[in-house]
Amino acid sequence: MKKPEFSSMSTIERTLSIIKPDAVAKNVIGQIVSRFEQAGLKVVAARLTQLSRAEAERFYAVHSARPFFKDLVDFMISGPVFVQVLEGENAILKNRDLMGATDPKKAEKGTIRADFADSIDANAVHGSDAPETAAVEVAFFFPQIDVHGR
Ligand code: IDP
Repeated sequence: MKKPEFSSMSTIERTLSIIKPDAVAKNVIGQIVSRFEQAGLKVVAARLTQLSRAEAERFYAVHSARPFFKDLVDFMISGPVFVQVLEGENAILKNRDLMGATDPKKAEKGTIRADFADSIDANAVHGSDAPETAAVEVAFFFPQIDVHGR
C-alpha cells in the first residue's frame, strides 16, 4: 500500500477525534467510525479511555472561564470516551464537516451530531478545529504519534 505523503504540498493531515460518553453509552462507536472511514479518513491510533477530572479540565482549559465549563467537565468524565487520531486529505476540516454544528439542533442533516447527539452538552463528538489545536490534542492523548506523520 502506498504510504501517505506529508510533503509541504500535501494536504494530508492528522486530527484528534473523541467519541464522547453519550455516544459510547449509545453503542454507536462503530457507526461513527464508519462515517470517518467512508469519508476517506483513516484511524491511525485509537483507544477507549476514562478521563480523570484533572485530565478533562486540562484538555478543555481553553474553556475554563466559560459558564458551561463545569458541566462540560462533569459530562466528559461521566463515562468512557473513544479517542482517535484520524488521518487523511484535509482531515481537520473534513472531520469538522462530518461532525456538524456544536448544537445538534443546528447541525446539518446527515452529520454525526444531527444523527447521534441529544443536546449541546451531550453532543457525541469532539474534533480538533485547527492545525495548532490538532498538534496539541494529538500529543495530549498520543504523545508517541507525530501529528505530521513523520
Ligand atoms: P466544538 O466541540 O464544536 O468545537 P466548542 O465551542 O469548542 O465546540 O465547545 C466545546 C464543547 O463545549 C462543545 O462541544 C460542547 O459540548 C460544550 N459547549 C459549547 N458551548 C456550550 C454551551 O453554550 N452550553 C453548554 N455546552 C457548551
